[in-house]
Amino acid sequence: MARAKIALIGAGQIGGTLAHLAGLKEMGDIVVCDIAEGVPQGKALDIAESAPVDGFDAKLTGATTSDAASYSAIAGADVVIVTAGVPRKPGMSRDDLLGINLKVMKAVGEGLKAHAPDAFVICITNPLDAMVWALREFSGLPAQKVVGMAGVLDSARFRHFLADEFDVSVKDVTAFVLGGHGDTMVPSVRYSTVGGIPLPDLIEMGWTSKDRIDAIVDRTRNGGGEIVALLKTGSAFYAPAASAIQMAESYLKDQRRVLPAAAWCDGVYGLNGLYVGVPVVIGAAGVEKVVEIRLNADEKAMFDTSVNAVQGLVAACREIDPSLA
Ligand code: A3D
Repeated sequence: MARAKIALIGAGQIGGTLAHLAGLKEMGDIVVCDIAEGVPQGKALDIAESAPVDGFDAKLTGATTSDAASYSAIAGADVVIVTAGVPRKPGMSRDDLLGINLKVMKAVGEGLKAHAPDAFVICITNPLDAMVWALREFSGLPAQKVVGMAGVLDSARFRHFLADEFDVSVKDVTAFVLGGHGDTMVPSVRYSTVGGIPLPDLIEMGWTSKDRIDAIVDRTRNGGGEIVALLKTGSAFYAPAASAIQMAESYLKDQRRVLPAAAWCDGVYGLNGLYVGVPVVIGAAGVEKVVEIRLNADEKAMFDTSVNAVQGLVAACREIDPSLA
């Protein structure tokens, strides 16, 4: 069987890390694309030269996607992961990126439509929920084949902080985060567990206190900003790349993982047509199912606030680009 083809659009911090991880995991042949000349080619060659040392087989190529025709480099891709655009700098919110990154989504969406209409597309570009919506609109691909990565990362941050708090293996901590990828995200305390024990029970058992969990929830919500403030020159890239790779693997290997992702919600969670973070099943058909969990009144109120924030960003996209109206 031929190797899968993985196209990475954006060869920056996340794009380079994605290429390296996809190579190490032998997920397929990889084409790294960027508007910049030389960067995707250089990163592809550098990673290809690590393959003999690490012992993986993958063909890595770089391509400059500076106009519509050059998107032929992604032709036939099975998975496309989009990180093209700009990241935030200290003092910026994700929403400040909207105007610039919307134009990038238009170019990428049109490239997808023309050259990779059968791909499973994972968007990472911020502001995530609005950008994945715009990418779907511009590309015209089926909604179950276009998804946004944020929930795996946000819940990985939550899991890391919880594992630290309890001094247990990260493997035994499950957590998930609902809603938009922004300050209004909803880390779910009730549905997060250590060894299967829900956090509220662990508070009752005296393992931790409500105040400490509240502080962890807060740190999770601001997890991206914490890294931006430390790095000063860009945003997180190792954990975002690892998270998107997990989603891509679930699709390519039909693993049917249950993962939180920004998925098209129509007729679920009281929504009629919006991308927002919810648990989904990712298998060979893409997003095969949106898992509709029961929210209590507090969770519902937080989820609604988050949905409102995403709806505001989608409205802003429509205003900037009337073709989206
Ligand atoms: P960076 O290292 O700047 O890489 C972005 C790359 O995109 C650069 O190499 C650019 O040259 C390239 N680019 C710009 N415009 C185009 C275009 N039209 N076509 C092709 N390539 C283009 O950023 P990064 O890799 O650190 O982050 C990429 C994006 O991911 C940013 O928007 C971040 O805000 C976002 N991000 C999202 C998360 C989520 O959890 C959703 C986490 C971290 C970063």
